[in-house]
Amino acid sequence: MADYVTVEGARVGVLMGSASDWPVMEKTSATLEKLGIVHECNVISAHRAPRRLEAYCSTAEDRGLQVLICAAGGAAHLAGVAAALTHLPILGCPMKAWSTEGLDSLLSMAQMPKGIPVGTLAVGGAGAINAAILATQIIALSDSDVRDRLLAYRSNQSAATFELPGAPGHPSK
Ligand code: RP5
Repeated sequence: MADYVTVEGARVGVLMGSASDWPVMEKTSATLEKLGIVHECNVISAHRAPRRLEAYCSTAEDRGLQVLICAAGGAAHLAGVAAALTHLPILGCPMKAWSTEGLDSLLSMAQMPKGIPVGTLAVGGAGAINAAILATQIIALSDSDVRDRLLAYRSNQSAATFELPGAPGHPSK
């Protein structure tokens, strides 16, 4: 049995370097859920489980995955190593780890040498949510149902931005 979890029909694989990343990365999962994107979540550290990462990435396309989202903190190699192991698009989510407020992770992901790109998002929760939306945007290019759900999500977000319950002239909730 593979030592990672697979989900039938998953189009996005969410990977993280440690279970300690999950409190942030559950926002990715929740956003994918809202957008109706079947996905799977696994802890596979580039440092602590490199062979497992290779097995996961080298089978990802054949299993139907279209995008991988990789979260890691510190010397955050997970996204870069995943990008080396598969040509699927890799979105990197830098985590705040034990120092430098996540700047170490951000630079580790964003400063990939030419040839093997990682699309790097913002540090922390905003990046975790945006990675889910960006993955959906990639999938929406070739799936009109996903495109419809993406447009509905954006439209709801736009409407919600207008609301200021309790402020003068605004309806209270
Ligand atoms: C990285 O080191 C993980 O992605 C996590 O952000 C950070 C700390 O991991 P733990 O020591 O909490 O497992 O590999």
